[in-house]
Amino acid sequence: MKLTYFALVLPLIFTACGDSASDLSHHNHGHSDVQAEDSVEPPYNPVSVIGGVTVIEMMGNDRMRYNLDAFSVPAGGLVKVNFRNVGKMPKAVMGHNVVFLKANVDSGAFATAAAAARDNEYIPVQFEDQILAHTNLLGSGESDTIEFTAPNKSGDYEFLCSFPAHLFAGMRGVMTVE
Ligand SMILES: [Cu+2]
Repeated sequence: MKLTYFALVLPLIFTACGDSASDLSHHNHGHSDVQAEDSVEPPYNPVSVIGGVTVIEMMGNDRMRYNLDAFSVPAGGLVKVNFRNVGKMPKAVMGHNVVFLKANVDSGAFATAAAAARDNEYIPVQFEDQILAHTNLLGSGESDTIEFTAPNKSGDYEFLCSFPAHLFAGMRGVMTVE
């Protein structure tokens, strides 16, 4: 009787565990479980080219870090950024965005102005013409997708989180246009 009970219940327990363990990242990328069982699958790559579009999978966390601080795109090419706040802290204290700046913009000055632009989700109006593209400001578990055309001029273009102090904590990187 007991054995029968466990034989019936155990698969249910495992199924339940499987569901609760699949957090957002598992849901979105869907192959972390497969990877554990099937080492043939290559490691997850945050940068891929799909139909001529460079697709970037970006994340920000509670330690004020992006999952990548550098990537390259072709000049004049289409770029799609899927950004997700994978942190657990409230948006008011740990919101994240990704702001791509045009060439030669002083990112420190930008971030300082951004810190005073709370009512505009930390996008400083006086710098709006110096932004290539930006995501929305995201709270825990939220995501946003943006698409933009990379500049025609090759070079390094900074990106950053404009939430107060996050740039200075290291939430920044460089998009290289090749
Ligand atoms: Cu941030």
